[in-house]
Amino acid sequence: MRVAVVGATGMVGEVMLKVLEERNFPVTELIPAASVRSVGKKVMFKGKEVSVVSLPDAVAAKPDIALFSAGGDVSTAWAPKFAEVGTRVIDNSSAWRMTEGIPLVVPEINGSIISEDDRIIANPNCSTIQLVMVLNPLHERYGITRVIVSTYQSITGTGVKAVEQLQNEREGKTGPMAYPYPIDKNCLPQCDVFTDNGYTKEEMKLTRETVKILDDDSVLVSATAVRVPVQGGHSESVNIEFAEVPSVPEIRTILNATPGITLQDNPDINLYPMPRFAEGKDDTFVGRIRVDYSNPRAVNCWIVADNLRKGAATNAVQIAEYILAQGW
Ligand code: 11C
Repeated sequence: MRVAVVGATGMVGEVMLKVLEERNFPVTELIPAASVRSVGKKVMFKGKEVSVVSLPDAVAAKPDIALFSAGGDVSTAWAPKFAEVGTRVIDNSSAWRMTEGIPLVVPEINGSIISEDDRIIANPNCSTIQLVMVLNPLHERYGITRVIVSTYQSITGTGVKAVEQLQNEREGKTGPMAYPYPIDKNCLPQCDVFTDNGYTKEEMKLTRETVKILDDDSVLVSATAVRVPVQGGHSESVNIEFAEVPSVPEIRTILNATPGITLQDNPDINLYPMPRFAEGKDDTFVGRIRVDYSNPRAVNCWIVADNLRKGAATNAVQIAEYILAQGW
């Protein structure tokens, strides 16, 4: 397949190239695209340098698939132009996720909602993907009524400016600030901007995208998203309430058998997921599964994933693999 990566020089774009390579996606031609100031830069793909082209040139090349990770404005303006020439766009921004008729896909859960005619397919927000990976199999078994999630999100979710801010703070240097406060030795109860209801955009993404992916608006979700001085991945403390009393051993069995999930849950040997060890991996890790003593119909758990991989690049490439497997 001829594959364009829009935003190829960005943080997620670079991981997309790596994941395409690692998973041996059959790329016959790579078309890395980016903004005008990156045109002519080189990216490495399968041991070779490939020149970055402009967005109009990438559209003119009519790729089979375009993986987008260049921000919402670029996706809003350019995804339809690629779609018009027949390219299937897999968009990692929030631009199209909640648009009626645009599939919002985690392939292990709802790949089958993609139809041959779909030209724009949305990749969910990173913190949503790892959450629904765990929720979906449990929703199928017990019926989830309510989810309360608190996140501990990696600075890489904000982008390179945040990574530099943390680095500068740790080295005692000053520089541009990605956040309104220092992030080192700190926790910011704010991911993205606040909305009119007092929640941040990130918190509302967790709520709305989860309901769309589970395809069940009876599931109530309440989120608090927190930025922490961590790099390897996002962590989530999750309270899940079911319609019936669940069995924790059965939950472990279900999650252990779910593709894409690694169960790390043994308090006897201090085994639980941590972002430091999830970094660079494609799975979603879950542990600390226990009954909620305040509510017998609920459990608590701890979910971790590399936000640049399963939370972004890997999920996007898995969508491309799903499309490829359909033979369209
Ligand atoms: C964060 N989840 O960690 C965000 C980054 O809608 O794709 C990804 C934002 C998005 O801040």
